[in-house]
Amino acid sequence: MPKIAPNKVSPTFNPDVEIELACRPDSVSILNGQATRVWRYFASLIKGPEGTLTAPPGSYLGSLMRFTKGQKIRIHLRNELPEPTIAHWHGLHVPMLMDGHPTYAIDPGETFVYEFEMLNRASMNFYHPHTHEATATQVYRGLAGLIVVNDEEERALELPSGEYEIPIVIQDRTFDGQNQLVYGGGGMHGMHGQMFGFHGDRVLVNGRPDFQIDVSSRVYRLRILNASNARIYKLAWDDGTPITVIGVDGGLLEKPENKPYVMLAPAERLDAWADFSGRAVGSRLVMRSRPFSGALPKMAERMMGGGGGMGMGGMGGGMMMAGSSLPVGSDYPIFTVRVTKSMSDSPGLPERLSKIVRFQSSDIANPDNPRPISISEGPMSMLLNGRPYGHDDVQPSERIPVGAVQLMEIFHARGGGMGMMGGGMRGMGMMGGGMGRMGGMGAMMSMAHPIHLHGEYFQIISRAVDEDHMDDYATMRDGFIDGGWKDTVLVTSGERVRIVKPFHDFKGRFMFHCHNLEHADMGMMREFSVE
Ligand SMILES: [Cu+2]
Repeated sequence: MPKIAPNKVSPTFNPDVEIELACRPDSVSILNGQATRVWRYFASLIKGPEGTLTAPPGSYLGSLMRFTKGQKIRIHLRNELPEPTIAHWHGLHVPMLMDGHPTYAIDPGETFVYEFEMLNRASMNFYHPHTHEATATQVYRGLAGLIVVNDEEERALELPSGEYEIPIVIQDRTFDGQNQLVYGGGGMHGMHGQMFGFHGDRVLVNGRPDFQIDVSSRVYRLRILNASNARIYKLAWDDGTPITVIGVDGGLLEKPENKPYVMLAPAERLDAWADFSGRAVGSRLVMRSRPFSGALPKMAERMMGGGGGMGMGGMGGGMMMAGSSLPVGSDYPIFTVRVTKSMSDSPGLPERLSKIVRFQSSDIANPDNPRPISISEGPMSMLLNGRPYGHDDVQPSERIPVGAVQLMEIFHARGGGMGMMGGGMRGMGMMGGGMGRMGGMGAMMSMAHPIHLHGEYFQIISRAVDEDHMDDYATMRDGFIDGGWKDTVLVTSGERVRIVKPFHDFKGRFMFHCHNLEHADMGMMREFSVE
């Protein structure tokens, strides 16, 4: 990738908020005993409102950044790591130069200056490295932080704030006997890690193990991000209380929705209204991940011992294959809520949360001809649109006129898509390179992928799943929230998802990729050229 001189301060840009964001190695006490070596973001406020930055206590995570729509923001990213890096503001609608494209990665000792106006509506987003082929490892070492955006519409609702608004960042990690992070490794573990993504053997919340929140008996706003490299969660309260969803990736829904559980794939956000009023002091509630199947290819799922209510059974073979004692799709706790204080008054849930204008076919430039985002799956090769990532390898279907609103269809190119099973696709050159000759391998490797598109949020129009995956799908389908603004959508095995996405304001190269970070680093990433 060509090396470009780091962006510098523009004298004509007058920031409302200015932040210095250094990334460097550090050590943090996570487990009992020895501290854990991590990489961290360190943010400090040069200019801006008090409360712009909040450091999560005892955590390797970067400070939570609070912005308001319309603010002009300047961030100086200083690289004090032993390798190149670049930060991406996941979910923010910014010009290509400010988007953390891998081509802008800076070397150790260099500083990259970001300057942009906050165009997003109220929402929770996050920042993390987007370094070429090193995103997964840099995030795994600890580089991530939240970005909360506020606006007039949301402020008017007076939702729970301050100590009643709790950020929850879910990640999984594996530690060795000396409390150090373990990633990858050789043999089956290494192969598993690349094919299916890294799955750790314990869950951390806000960088802490066995996370517990002490609450009063009133309403809280839980703002949840799945910042795991690859793990998909099926979140549910352990006593069967539905999850009251008020928002997703791109902010508030129109109206609250009650869900028995919520599927949360890497990079997806969940804004939940959690009402603990009426609960006795001393009572507990646990947010768990519940059993489901279909996240991984069938064979891997069986060996891993998870899914389909099998719980922790069959772990013997699974350990070797998975390198995780916490199988994907098994039943395990995420965090515990403990009621420690009684409170008599609590705000009521608003009936209407925000105004969302759904795209009509008259808004869409290509209503009859969706742009394809095809997923192809093979051993050691996960691709989008049949090609690995290559900067300046834009295909005709990846060129988009600026200002257009596009209908897009994300589907499995083989093994997954409806009517595309079997050998019919063989030799058609759909997958590029040698992979096309591998026949039914795609079907065997079919799994769920969280597909993320940079730039503006999109709307999910429809989902369809093929016959062969109905049973797995039934364990997940009630947990999708498709009514709001999204930037990441989980596309499960055999599923075909249609989205509508606008491409306003900025020309340039904007990435779309699997947010299973191991997949992204393997090349499951492409770019739209907005022209
Ligand atoms: Cu993927």
